[in-house]
Amino acid sequence: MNNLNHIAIIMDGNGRWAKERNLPRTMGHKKGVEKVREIAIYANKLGVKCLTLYAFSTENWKRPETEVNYLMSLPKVFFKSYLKEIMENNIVIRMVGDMERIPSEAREIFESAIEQTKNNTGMVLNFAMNYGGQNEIVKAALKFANDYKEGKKDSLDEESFKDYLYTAGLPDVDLMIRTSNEQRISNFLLYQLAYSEFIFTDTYWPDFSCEDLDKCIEEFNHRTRRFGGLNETKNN
Ligand code: V0D
Repeated sequence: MNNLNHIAIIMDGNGRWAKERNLPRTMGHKKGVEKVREIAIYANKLGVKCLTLYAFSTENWKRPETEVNYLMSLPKVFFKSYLKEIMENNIVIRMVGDMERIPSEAREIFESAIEQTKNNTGMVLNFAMNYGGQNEIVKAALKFANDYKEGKKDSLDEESFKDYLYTAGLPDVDLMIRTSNEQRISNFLLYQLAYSEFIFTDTYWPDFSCEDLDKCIEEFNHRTRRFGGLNETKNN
């Protein structure tokens, strides 16, 4: 067991992985899906409470249509291959992001997976789909404004604002990992990453292994131990 409640990962480098092997980008994404399974099952075994994976950003629509279509077929591939195993491992599926723009076929797949796993009690496997952090904050502000106007709420602070985010009810993010040597947040979980540790690794997502996750957790434990158990997050 460990003290990690929530790990978030930007799964970058599928295209680069494929390019280095003279394979089409789609092969990188296909390999990436297998990694999602492997890492999710492992994180659940480690006792991580929530794993949020950046699957599709609001910027990803700018990619070639054929690639977007391929990406939108992946949730189906994922659940066809692994839903049984997800159930056996007691994992709960959730989504964050603006689902309205997601093609209805893919959306029905998620909705079914969310429904089928809703009574599981293990790790939450949370997919960020058509997600953008600034958009999430604006939507939250609008929702609060509406509650305020209707007299349902008369005050707001940093903590209660979290109830308006897509991640309502999930623990704060302890550790954010980005693969493939890009050192940016790219509009991922802006509010939720306020007190997170960040780890950037050279490894491309299709090469990211359970040992790599172990190393990230070890690094996280090393960094947070230096605060003598009283790190920023737990001390405020
Ligand atoms: C490609 C690397 C799993 C990142 C991982 C639609 C890019 C593989 C899913 C998935 C993608 C999403 C929702 C769900 C179940 C599975 C996925 C996309 C891309 C974009 F409910 N992998 N994956 N979705 N890639």
